[in-house]
Amino acid sequence: MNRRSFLAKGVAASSVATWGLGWPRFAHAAEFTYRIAHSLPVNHPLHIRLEEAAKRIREETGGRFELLVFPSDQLGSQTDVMSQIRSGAVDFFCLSGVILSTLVPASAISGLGFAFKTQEDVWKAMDGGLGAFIRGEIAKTRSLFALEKIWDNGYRQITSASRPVATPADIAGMKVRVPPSPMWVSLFKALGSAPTTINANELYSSLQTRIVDAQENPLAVISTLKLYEVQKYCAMTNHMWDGFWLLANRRNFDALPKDVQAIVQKHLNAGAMAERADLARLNTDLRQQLTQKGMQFVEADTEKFRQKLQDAGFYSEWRKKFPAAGWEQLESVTGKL
Ligand code: X2X
Repeated sequence: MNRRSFLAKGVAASSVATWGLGWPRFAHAAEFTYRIAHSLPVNHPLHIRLEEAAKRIREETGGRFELLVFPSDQLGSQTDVMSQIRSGAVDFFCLSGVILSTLVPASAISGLGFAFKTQEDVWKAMDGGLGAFIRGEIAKTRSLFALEKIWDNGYRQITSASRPVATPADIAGMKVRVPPSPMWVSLFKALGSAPTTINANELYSSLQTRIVDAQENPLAVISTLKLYEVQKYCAMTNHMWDGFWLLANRRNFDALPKDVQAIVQKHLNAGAMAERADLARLNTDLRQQLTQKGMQFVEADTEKFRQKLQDAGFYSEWRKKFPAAGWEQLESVTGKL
């Protein structure tokens, strides 16, 4: 048994014990056993819909294809898994386009600060011309491509421990954890804070030990990662929309028979649509749930935040960095930025 299949079987066996998922009903071993990694815990809709898609794929392929889902950065930090998926050691990976930008610079464009005013605009852009543009850029790596439907992470909000953040003045000098990406660092520097890049697998502990005072994430992540245990305030800034591309290693995917490829894509894309709907439903309850857990919500003055970015030259800097074709696609949905 090679290292890879040993690892896959070892972890899959332990996940059966932990979550009681049970082995597939098919008696024979799958012909193809592929692995997908992501950062979120098992109670986040992204994981739940991936498991559901895996089950449907196994059924529709008559047990030929098995997808093993590895949550919570079990295969390594996002930075580690980014190299694993490039080499083909991991087959699929859900990754924020903004983090992916360390490899594919243009993929950060959908995370530009305050770009999308509504969720409708997000899907119009990401299922339309902007998404197609970004997938084209990802495909240029040749080792990777992104499936058609991007999964939702959500609008990001700022949480903090020491003081609430209602205006840019409140965040001045504050140590804020951001995911590893120039876009995030630039945004939080432009707001006047002191951003530190930390991978998701060290987020909770960095807040707990006060290496940083604050962080920013969608409510569903704040809730499922239990960040309310180590943060007091949540400012509704909606400063960035974030989504997870479902990345595939090109060589491993091409090694599958065409009919299996089609089934895999169909169910993963359907999973993304279902996950988007789950999050839309969740968002209406999360604020109340987090309040019950002790978080204090703060209405942020988003116009002041946006103005601060404008004044700091944030938009003109990023307009110069992104390809004009991408910027045009973005503005065709958002209007002039
Ligand atoms: O690392 C984060 O903050 C997270 C979980 O939102 C992402 O994957 C971008």
